Amino acid sequence: MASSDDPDDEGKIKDKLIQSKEKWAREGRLLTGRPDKVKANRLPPGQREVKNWPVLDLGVQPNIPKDIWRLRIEGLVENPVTWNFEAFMAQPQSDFVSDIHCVTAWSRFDNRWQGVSSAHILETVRPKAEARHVVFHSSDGYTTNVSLPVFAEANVLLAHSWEGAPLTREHGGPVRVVIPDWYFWKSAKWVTRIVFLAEDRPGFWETRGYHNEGDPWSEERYG
Ligand SMILES: Nc1nc2c(c(=O)[nH]1)N[C@H]1C(S)=C(S)[C@@H](COP(=O)(O)O)O[C@H]1N2
Ligand SMILES: [Mo]
Repeated sequence: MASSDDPDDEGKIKDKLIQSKEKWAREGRLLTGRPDKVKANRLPPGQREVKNWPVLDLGVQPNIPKDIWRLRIEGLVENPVTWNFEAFMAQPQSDFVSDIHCVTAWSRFDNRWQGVSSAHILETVRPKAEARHVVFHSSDGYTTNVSLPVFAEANVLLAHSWEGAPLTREHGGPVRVVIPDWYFWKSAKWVTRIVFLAEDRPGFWETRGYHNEGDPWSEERYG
């Protein structure tokens, strides 16, 4: 896994990996065709449980020291904010436990996260009435989009810790998004900017064959 000390690694991404994922999308790989709409099982269709925690990225793992990291939350909001790590940690902190479902078919149960809830972020920045969508931007150039109601779900947070320890660089530290109800590609690592928009803006994988939403129970793998 390549890594870089440049906090802005945009452009140095793994073309082969991207091409193979685009091919999976065209072929509908891993689709069972048996959605589990009532969530009768803990594992969504086509998933298998892992006990380790795989690392997935575009070939770069930005190194962002905590004292350099900034988070800007802006767009269609009444009160845009820019937080450094200290300001982020000064926000109300919450504990969450949730399962991870990756589109490449692994799931990991009972991950204990600590960080700032999306509920607190929404209370703080106050999206305008026109705001309907949210886009996350990361220091590796990655972006991903969700609708405002998905961001507002009670189990969504910006996490700085996992299982009681700071998030490691490979898993998106200092701060990553966690959106447990969607496949994990929606959970942006190394997040530095969150933008509220009126119109939807599909992100990195959403413009490369992945589904625009990503509900694992309905197998919304590819779009
Ligand atoms: N910034 C950034 N966030 C990202 C990605 C990425 O390449 N860059 N990959 C996504 C994908 S496809 C997955 S499955 C998860 C992987 O998170 P993990 O490496 O902590 O398991 O991060 C998501 N968030
Ligand atoms: Mo993924």
